[in-house]
Amino acid sequence: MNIPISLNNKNLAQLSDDIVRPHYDRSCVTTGIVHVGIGGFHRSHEAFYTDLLLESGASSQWGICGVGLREPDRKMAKILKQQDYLYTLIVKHPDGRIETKVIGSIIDFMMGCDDPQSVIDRMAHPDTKIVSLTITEGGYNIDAETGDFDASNPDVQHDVQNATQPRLVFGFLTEALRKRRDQGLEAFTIQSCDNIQHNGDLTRKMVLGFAKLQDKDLANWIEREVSFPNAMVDRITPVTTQSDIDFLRSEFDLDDQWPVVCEPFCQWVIEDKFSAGRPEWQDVGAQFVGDVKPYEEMKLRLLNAGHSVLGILGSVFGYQTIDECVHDDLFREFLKQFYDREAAPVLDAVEGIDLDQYKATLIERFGNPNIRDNLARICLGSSSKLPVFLMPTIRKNLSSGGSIQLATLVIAAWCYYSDRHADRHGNSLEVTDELKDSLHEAAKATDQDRLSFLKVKSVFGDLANNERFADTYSEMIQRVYREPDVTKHMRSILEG
Ligand code: CS2
Repeated sequence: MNIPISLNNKNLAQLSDDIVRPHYDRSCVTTGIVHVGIGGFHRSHEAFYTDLLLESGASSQWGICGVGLREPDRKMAKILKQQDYLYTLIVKHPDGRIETKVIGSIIDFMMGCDDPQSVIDRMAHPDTKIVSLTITEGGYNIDAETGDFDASNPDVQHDVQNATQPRLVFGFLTEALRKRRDQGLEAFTIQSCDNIQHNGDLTRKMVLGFAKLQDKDLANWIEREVSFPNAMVDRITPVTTQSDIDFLRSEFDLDDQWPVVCEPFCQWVIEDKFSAGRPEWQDVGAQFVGDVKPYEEMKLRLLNAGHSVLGILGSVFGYQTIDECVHDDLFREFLKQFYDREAAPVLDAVEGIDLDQYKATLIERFGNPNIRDNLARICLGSSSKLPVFLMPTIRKNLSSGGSIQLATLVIAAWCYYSDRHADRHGNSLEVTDELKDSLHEAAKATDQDRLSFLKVKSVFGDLANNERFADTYSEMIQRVYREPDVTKHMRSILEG
């Protein structure tokens, strides 16, 4: 066996001809975008679009500097640095075809917890035009009761007192914007890439929430000068596995310590409002629109909700991956019926999109047998996902008199999952959730009080007070606890 070639600038020319690689001169690329939260998703999406743009010969001012704010980001920092910030994107088609492409748009990486001042300076640098974020649904520091910025978080209190040594993203953004204002520079755009409804509006509310605690004048300046475009971002990106690393070694003699795997489908719909200019991403497939809200609502309530429906029911049943669920006739039919009976009827029409076709495409995408998207990834952080992906559909149907049975079975199965941390056979499930303990406590009490899981207010709000929901949930919870083989209930709901 050949010794694999380490991925770095020097070795690019030696790579197999079957690997697409950057042809632009990376040494001329400067940082126009600082991105906080470089994981698989950013690397399959924004960095991918930006690489296409640089490849097309567009201005070299749009390179990306990654930022990690937390200790777990250190592994990414180390690997990317070793590889001159290069990585391989492995695009897996449903028919088994695989495209491999080295992406060159990330040109630097900084750890905010090691050296906060350098990150602030990078954001405040005149070349930086955009700070984009993938900080997950849970990273926005929302007070669950009020929906406002959670000022009681100890890290927030720390950041208010220590403006130049922040821990959370809000402190970094605010301090960098202060520097820019004081130096007479224009404000950068703050661009959320997370799966949250009205992600730009929410980011604005949270950044202003923090800035007001620190400096009211600065908060007013931010309110006036910074734009926060809403965006819908879409590309299924499963967790990278050792077999993906081994695949590059065996097929291409390429040693990439952390490649990214994704599906061929890719979509980015962005509101065209940027404080300091933007890349011409529309030249490489992104869509700029006046109002992104109908697109994001459609994606969150169909794609993301569909993932959660399969993820939770599939986990309790004992499946491992999304494609496994979709290839089971009953699960596929349940998903289709969830779309047709509950999710789609309460969605606003999206201009130019045929909803039936969109739903069919989703099922095809989920069924891609080469993606093998793990249910543990889908269920990770469900306490921040379900209020965005699933609860709005339930609430809308409660007001309109529509069906809520399918979605409510998912919530009941989630209670079982949170209670047992195991599938129906007792095999343990990996549960990763900030609210894991409170969900567990609340779910455990189900045998004394059927509605106890709904008392986790930050997830369910006042949903338990709705009589129809409480009755349906109570029925579903009895069914699931009596018979944890969820397929029995799925079938009977579909037949009923
Ligand atoms: C998934 C998303 O995290 C989840 O629950 O639904 O990561 C999904 O794969 C992406 O939003 C696809 O664009």
